[in-house]
Amino acid sequence: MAALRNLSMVIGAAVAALGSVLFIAWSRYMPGRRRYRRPGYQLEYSPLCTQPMYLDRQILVLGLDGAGKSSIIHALSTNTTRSSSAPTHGFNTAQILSQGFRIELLEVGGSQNLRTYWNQYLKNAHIMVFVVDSTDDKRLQLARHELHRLLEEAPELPLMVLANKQDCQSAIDISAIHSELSLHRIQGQREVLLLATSAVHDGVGQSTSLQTVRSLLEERLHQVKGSQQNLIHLQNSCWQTSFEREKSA
Ligand SMILES: Nc1nc2c(ncn2[C@@H]2O[C@H](COP(=O)(O)OP(=O)(O)O)[C@@H](O)[C@H]2O)c(=O)[nH]1
Ligand SMILES: [Mg+2]
Repeated sequence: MAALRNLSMVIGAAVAALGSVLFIAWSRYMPGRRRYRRPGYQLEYSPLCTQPMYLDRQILVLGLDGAGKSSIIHALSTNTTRSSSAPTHGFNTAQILSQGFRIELLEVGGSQNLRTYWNQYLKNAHIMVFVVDSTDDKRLQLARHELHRLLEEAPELPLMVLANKQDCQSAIDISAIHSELSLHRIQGQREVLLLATSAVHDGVGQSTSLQTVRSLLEERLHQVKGSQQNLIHLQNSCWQTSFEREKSA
């Protein structure tokens, strides 16, 4: 009887040991289990609150064809300049991630046929960047006309005007650009910032570095509250025309 009891204990222990071995082998070698242990899969099981969350903001980049919109977008999104770019047939976009914000830079081409579509993009924009070719004096009037047409459509949209190509000898200076574009007409009605830039020789001469342009845009976008679009009230006086500030300094 005692021998029978010993035998059953031995068999029980053997079954338990075998079970443990099988369990260890299963948990180690079964493909499903292994996958959970690989670091790359750990994100799948993280609590939702640790997932990156982004608020979407959009910068609408407009201006006549050849003004330098694509070059500016390239410089702002990559922190590098390039000396040439192909004309944009339609649209061009780039993304910047900045302190919880996913900022989309959207360029709509500036040729005559595409300009008729510009105003359709105003309602989703949080800021409009209007790029002007400072060497193209013959088309400054046209640029002014197009700019003011847009401003009438979006009376509250903050505006940044970039007087681009300031690296060129023939570039018109920023005060002349201010009057050619009749920016005094919108003074006090909305936030507006006029900056001299060069998209190919960054920060040359009197021009503002594109890093500063980017910081100013980020700073302004961080002030946009909620998901409401275009309902940004113009409370912030730091977004006066830099030209005006220079004059009063
Ligand atoms: N010298 C100079 N050339 C520029 C500048 N920005 C753009 N360009 C050139 O102007 C041309 C048109 O630029 P692009 O960015 O395609 O203009 P877009 O049509 O407004 O997108 C390209 O040959 C650019 O290399 C600038 O700041 N200075
Ligand atoms: Mg372009």
